[in-house]
Amino acid sequence: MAEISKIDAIQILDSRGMPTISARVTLGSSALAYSMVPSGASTGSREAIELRDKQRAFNGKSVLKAVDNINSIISKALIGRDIFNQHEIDSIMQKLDGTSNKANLGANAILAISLCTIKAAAIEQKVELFQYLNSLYKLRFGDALKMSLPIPMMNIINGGEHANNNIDIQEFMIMPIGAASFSEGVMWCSEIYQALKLQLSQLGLSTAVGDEGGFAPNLRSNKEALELIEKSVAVAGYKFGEEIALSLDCAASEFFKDGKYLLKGDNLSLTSHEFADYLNDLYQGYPIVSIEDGMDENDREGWKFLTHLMGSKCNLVGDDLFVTNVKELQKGIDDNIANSILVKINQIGTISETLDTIALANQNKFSAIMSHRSGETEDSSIADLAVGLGVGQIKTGAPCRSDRNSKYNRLLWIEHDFPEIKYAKFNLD
Ligand code: 2PG
Ligand code: MG
Repeated sequence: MAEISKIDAIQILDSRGMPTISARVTLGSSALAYSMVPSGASTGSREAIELRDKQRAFNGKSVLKAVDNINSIISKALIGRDIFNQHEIDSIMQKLDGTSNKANLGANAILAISLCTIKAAAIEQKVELFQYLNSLYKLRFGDALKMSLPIPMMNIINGGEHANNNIDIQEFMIMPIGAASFSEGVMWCSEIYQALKLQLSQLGLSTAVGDEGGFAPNLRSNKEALELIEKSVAVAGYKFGEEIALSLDCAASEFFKDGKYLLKGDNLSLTSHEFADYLNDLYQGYPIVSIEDGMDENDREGWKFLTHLMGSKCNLVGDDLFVTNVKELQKGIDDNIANSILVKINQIGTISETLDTIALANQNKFSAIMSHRSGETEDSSIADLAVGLGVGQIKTGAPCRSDRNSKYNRLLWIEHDFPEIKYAKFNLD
């Protein structure tokens, strides 16, 4: 037992310059840990609620109420509690909040504390955060997860809500599936990223970057983005398909209007079936191994068709569809839609519930991808979550901007210090 002796929080800025929360927990031993909370732009409608003040400050985006909830209500309830009982800490906050979507205290307030308490527990136990998470999972679910360094999914062209260009698909990602190690994979991605930059500037296209560090030029179609990436992979000297695979995040809820998928860049308006065929065509032309939110979060018929069409050959990842929520994931499993889940800690709001969702995914052979948000901070905890829970894939932006690279850089240190932890293998099962 190690007691929580103090909890406090302040308002800070995220990578978009928007307010978010940083919290700190101090233990009786005087060990302490900090956390910072990310924030999404293309959010799923069933995500836990991010509390914002809706007052004049920061154009309504300030989080002072959520900060105050930590400094008063949450702090009072948790002082004196055992830092090693994460489940109790998270349950107390859930009960205090009293809603199913954390609307009272705010998922941002609750996550800030869930995250810094787990970090403090690792520090108190003198282990790395990923080791602590690995043993916590074993304790809760009885299964020993094999730790691994995740394959990075680097988003090198940004569209949709993350950029002010005309590309509809939100993320075009490269995955160094053929690299021998995590650091080699990072190097390959960085070289391809730089080759892409050169190509864009030679074509007279913008090399300004979007929210996740990827380039955000105006292009004629989604296909043109894939062509540019194909060329960059070749220029950098890597084998497309064998060494470098592709993944997409369509974030399709953002362009689903009145029953149609509206692709402005391509000038197309497609039904669910037609859009599934469109994605299948892209798959046939390029080495795409993973498609996230290929359908709108409420278009379950579309999801069924897409899963029927592509589920046996491609990872179909639910992000807005599942919102890291165990109940939503269970519904998807029951309905036979998707085969993979994106995991974002702030979609659900506590580390304990994040673990529940990953356990359900594991039990049902759904792969899981640890993910950042488009609004990030220098908090690198998701790198530890990816390693400790052995998910095998991490999505945390381009190899550019410190809010993205803080995660890759943390993974590089883990690789250096723990050579027994191996780079994950990509497999579609
Ligand atoms: C997504 C994410 C992260 P946002 O859709 O997967 O890339 O974006 O944080 O804006 O929801
Ligand atoms: Mg997404």
